[in-house]
Amino acid sequence: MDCPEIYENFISGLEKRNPNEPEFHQAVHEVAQDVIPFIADNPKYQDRLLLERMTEPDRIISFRVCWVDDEGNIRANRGYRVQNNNAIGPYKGGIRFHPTVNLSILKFLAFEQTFKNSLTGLHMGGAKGGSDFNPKGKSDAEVMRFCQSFMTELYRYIGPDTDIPAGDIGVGSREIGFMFGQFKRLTNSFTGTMTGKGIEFGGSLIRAEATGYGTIYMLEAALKDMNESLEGKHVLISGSGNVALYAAEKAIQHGAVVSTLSDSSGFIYDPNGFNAEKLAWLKKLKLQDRGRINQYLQEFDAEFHADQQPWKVPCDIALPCATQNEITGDDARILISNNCRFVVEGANMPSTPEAVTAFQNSHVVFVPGKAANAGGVAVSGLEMSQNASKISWDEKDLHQRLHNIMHLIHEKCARYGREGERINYVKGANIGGFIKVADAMLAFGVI
Ligand code: NDP
Ligand code: 2IT
Repeated sequence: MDCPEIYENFISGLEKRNPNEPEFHQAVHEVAQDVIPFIADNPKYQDRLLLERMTEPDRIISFRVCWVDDEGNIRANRGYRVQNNNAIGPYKGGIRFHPTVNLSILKFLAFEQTFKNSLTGLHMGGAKGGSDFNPKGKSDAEVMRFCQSFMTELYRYIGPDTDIPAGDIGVGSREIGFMFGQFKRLTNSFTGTMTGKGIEFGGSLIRAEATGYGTIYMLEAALKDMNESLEGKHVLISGSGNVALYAAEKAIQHGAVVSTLSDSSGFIYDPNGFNAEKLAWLKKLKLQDRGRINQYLQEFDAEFHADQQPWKVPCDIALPCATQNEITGDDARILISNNCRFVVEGANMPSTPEAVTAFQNSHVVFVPGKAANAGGVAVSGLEMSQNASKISWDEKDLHQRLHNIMHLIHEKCARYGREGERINYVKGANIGGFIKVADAMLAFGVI
């Protein structure tokens, strides 16, 4: 069989076995289009069903989460953990609380996490979990009761050498604190079973900043490959959560002009760009007070565009940092026609397949999330190391380690994705991530 035929058979089998899971199909399709030809060229990976095994999660746990709201009503949500692959280390990946959470989304995230974690060079397998619980508008007490109930089931399946959850959309330091506290109580042990913990109970410095900062370190490396720098470049960012705000902070520190941020209600455009003072205000608004992005206009001169994305604002660089499929084919064509030159994904799979194809057929340098946003899980891996050895590294040391890891990921993308003058970052990340997991699976025989 030639590659297109192998590919068609593989995808049709995957879709048949996993009906109605479009995000999962999308994530696998993006990897398979590079990995299937790579396997065809490398006999040691042939006839071992490696990609078939990587796309069948080791285990999926699904459970009911009951809790009582502030009015005394009983509420029921659904919780999940998808443990995709632990060939190179214990399962590792975030927990998402958002009303859109379903199995398709968590399977795509756990699958991508397997490749991302491999790219970091650390020993972490891939997992993801979450719930359709919506923390928005809930009191601290309601969030606490939900998190405790969620952990009362999840604790059976996780542990410092088994599976180490962390944050993602809707799960920040507050939720991690509630879940870790309940885990500690149920197991009567104090272990590094979650990352993103508070500093006072074993968290790592710069974990909060790591995904956003890491995205900018990757951007920096991609710019350097083209003999350019961030200085004076006009940057659009979507989202206004953990990833978006720290990406904005680091980009500004490196001399970029960042003019947009967004949330699910629309985007703000500050023609003068954000600065340290405006960002400090935004961090308090979004990360502490859980406000809405349009409140920025009460304090600073800016425009708010309700129910819109920032992609039509002319820019040099776009950093999608909100959620999956937030850049459509039409958005991509607008960015390209406005001469945007770099798209670096802070979020997981924020570009639709049509958008990715449009970028790759244009002058745009496109870096996918599994390479660009790996800084968060990388510092999670460093948190695991610090917990295991019961020590804490200082901030300077951690910044240096994060910086090195992102540059090493860039090198891997270049090694496996260089095409003449350009780097195909999608191919580089897919193959670079695949090799380590595949080699470990080959060593284990058939399991
Ligand atoms: P947060 O919950 O801190 O922020 C999410 C942001 O995205 C908010 O501004 C939110 O707006 C917006 N958003 C979420 N869902 C939607 C939606 N369906 N439509 C429009 N806007 C939406 O999450 P993070 O910053 O942690 O995560 C952002 C992205 O980065 C996700 O794709 C996540 O998987 C990825 N990521 C996160 C890492 C981490 O360490 N936290 C690591 C690597 C990747 P609103 O408040 O209105 O919902
Ligand atoms: O998508 C991701 O990489 C994360 N949400 C972070 C995972 C982690 O374990 O730190």
